[in-house]
Amino acid sequence: MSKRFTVLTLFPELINAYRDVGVIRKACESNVIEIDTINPRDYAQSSNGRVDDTPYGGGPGMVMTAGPVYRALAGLKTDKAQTRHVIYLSPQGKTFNHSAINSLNHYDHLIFLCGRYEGVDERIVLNSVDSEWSIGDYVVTGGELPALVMIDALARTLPNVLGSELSSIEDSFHSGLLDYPHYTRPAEIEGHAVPEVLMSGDHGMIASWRRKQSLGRTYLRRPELLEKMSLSDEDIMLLESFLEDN
Ligand code: 4GX
Repeated sequence: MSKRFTVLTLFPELINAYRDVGVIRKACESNVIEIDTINPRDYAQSSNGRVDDTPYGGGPGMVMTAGPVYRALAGLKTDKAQTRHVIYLSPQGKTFNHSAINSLNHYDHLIFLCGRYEGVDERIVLNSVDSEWSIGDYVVTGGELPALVMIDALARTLPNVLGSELSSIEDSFHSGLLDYPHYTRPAEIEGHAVPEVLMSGDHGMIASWRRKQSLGRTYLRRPELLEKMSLSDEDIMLLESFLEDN
């Protein structure tokens, strides 16, 4: 059974445009994942299709009306055998990260509720939303980009989404460390050479150089990640050697 992502949004074309390129498109075509959208505008009752209104209590901005969102969620055809989970995107949510990916991957069907304006009427959040997530401490215009960020990060960890040559197991955060630097041809450009060891063909030396770079970069750029890890004697040696070189 394929993993399903449904996005409830006033701008489905944003979601569809991203769905239709690269590895995400391939994963949809091969039915490994399914990405569909539902537009609360289609559930508006007024003849002009209104989905927002002024906030009770006054103040600036508009609020997405509960009715259309509620009816859109109620009208969603879901598979009884699939476990579903409704996500609300907002700066008030818990910050999305690698460990959230593992817990959200337990659900078969994720439904992303994307707010525009000042957000959705709180009664929807209280009664129809299972968890609230933020992609970081900054404000974007709507929940669509945050939903796409989460869907992309979740999908690429699923079996058969990335090509075999692009294993997500090797990625940063799986090891708890930042990635090592990458080089490709030409061997020299504008007088800048590729590190000698990568041209040596010595796979043991290459692996230990890469580990050393990962450890060193993590120490310099994200020391809080290293503090959570227990380093082997070999790792400590590599890190000390990195700090001598840099
Ligand atoms: N991570 N935004 C949602 C509208 C809104 C306002 C209040 C709910 C409550 C964001 C983020 C984010 C801006 C998306 C406000 N929705 N979402 N939008 N950062 O900034 O997820």
